[in-house]
Amino acid sequence: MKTRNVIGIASLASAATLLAACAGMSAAGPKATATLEPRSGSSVSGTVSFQAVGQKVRVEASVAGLTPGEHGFHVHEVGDCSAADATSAKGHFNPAAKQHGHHGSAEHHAGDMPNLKADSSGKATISAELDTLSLTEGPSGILNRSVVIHADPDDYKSQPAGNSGKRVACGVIRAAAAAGSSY
Ligand SMILES: [Cu+2]
Ligand SMILES: [Zn+2]
Repeated sequence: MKTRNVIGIASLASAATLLAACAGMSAAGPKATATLEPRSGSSVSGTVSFQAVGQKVRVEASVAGLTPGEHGFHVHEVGDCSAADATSAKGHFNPAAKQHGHHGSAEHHAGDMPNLKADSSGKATISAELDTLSLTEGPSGILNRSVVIHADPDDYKSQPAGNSGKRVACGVIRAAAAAGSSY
């Protein structure tokens, strides 16, 4: 009886250590950022960050210089914002060959994100967790692709891009060092 108690406590302790290690790993998950540049004659500026949180990716953005109201917000296929109208970023990031749609529905591009909502001063912030993005390079990842903001709201149904109008900002998504990482 005494021996079993000791073993029980020891295995509880090691389970606690494992849980703590897992929590630490997800807090310091891979991170990426994009610095937005104005396009199509806009004066939009801001930053977008992506951080792995467990099996999801948290996207956070802080944007200024928008017209008040909703704006389409997507990950686009190509990490090239060089065109004056950002068409160099090509279409929505869509590795699973889906239709355009709402990020919460089954049928949507991996790069479809919730509309940004700008206040009367043209500022917008967002924090959302998405389950179709991966912070990797290569065909299924978003590193070295781009994030684009549009002049108009995404209606979440028109093909192929939600009828969200001109591209008013674009930024290339680059891997960033994980905050607080000690290894
Ligand atoms: Cu877009
Ligand atoms: Zn789309």
